[in-house]
Amino acid sequence: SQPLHQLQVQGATCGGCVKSIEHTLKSVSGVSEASMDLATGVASVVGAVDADHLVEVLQGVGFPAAVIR
Ligand code: 9UX
Repeated sequence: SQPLHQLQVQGATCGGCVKSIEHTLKSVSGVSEASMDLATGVASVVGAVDADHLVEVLQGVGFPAAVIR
């Protein structure tokens, strides 16, 4: 199976933010699934992609993030 990455995302305060983050992550080359939990701020991403690249992408759309797994 493909790698699972988890990111702690800052700044998402509503469901709209979550949908935007999920859409952004799904648009990244190599990502096959992305979902985020609003309550915890944890985004889970499945795919052959570098987790540090995901952090850079989220930073670029205004959501600082850190790799937690
Ligand atoms: Mo969410 Mo709205 O946290 O502009 S605030 S999409």
